[in-house]
Amino acid sequence: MTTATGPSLRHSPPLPPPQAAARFTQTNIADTDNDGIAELIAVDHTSHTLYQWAGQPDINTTSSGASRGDGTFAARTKITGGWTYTQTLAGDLDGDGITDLVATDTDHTLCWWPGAVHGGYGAKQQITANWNFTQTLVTDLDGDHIPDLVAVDTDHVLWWWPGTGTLHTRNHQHHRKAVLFTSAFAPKQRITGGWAFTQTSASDLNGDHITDLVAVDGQQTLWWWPGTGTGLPHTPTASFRSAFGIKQQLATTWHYTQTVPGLLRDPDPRGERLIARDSDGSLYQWTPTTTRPTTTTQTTDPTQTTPGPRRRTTTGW
Ligand SMILES: [Ca+2]
Ligand SMILES: [Ca+2]
Ligand SMILES: [Ca+2]
Repeated sequence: MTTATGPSLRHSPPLPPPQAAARFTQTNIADTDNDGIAELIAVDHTSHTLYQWAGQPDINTTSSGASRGDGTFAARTKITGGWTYTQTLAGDLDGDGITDLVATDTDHTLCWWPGAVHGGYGAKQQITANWNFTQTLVTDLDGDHIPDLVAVDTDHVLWWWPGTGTLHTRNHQHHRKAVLFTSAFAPKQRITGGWAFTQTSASDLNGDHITDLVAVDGQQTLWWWPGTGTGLPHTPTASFRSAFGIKQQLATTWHYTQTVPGLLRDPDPRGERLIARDSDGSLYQWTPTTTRPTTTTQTTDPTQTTPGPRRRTTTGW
């Protein structure tokens, strides 16, 4: 027996099984080139590069119908390097029909890159400083066709900033100068407290054209709050209980991360698909089940206790 004076490799505990750290983070689904087929957008966090994977067209699309995706993606293309931002969102913030980029910088400034008509993105604009919120979303929560902001604060309050519809106009009138947050968005309104959920997203999961909420709780349960269509009133305290039905369980043991919804097959009357990353670096997508109850019944229906069949989109994520 030898006497070791330093750390002994022989007596080291066995290494834990290799954990595949996410290479790509901040995954988004959005149609960035307006061809009706959604792209994947994500950040390679090892190189701080923002990439896009173009959605592939469905070869079975009828000649008379609009093009639509088949849920697969082409090889990645680089959008830009030096992407040290968090909470990257690919969404149409100004409502001009062109997908923009929104992200938070290291100084907690919420930034906006308006999508250009012929592709690419305009210069970065500051939306607001002191963005001390997480799980930021760009979505039309009240159904007035004007994009809104939604985010969670450190006290687990879910907040909503209704868009005023002036962002696009202002962008052009002022030649892309600084955006005034207070004109583009109404003062924040409290949707609900106790929002101890992660991976919050807003989508239309059941194809009724009403925005729903999806999030994961601390017990790895995936929940769905169907939008009722009554809308959120523009009052100091928005009524969460009227705007969203009782939360319904979509899945248990939801050990996935980067859960994001997207309309990968457009038009798909079944609603938006979910994409999420497994701990082994596989990216999966779930096709909604065809029969979901109406959002107004607020009853639990066995047909929708799963997010639908799982299909692997890619590995090495
Ligand atoms: Ca596209
Ligand atoms: Ca836009
Ligand atoms: Ca709105």
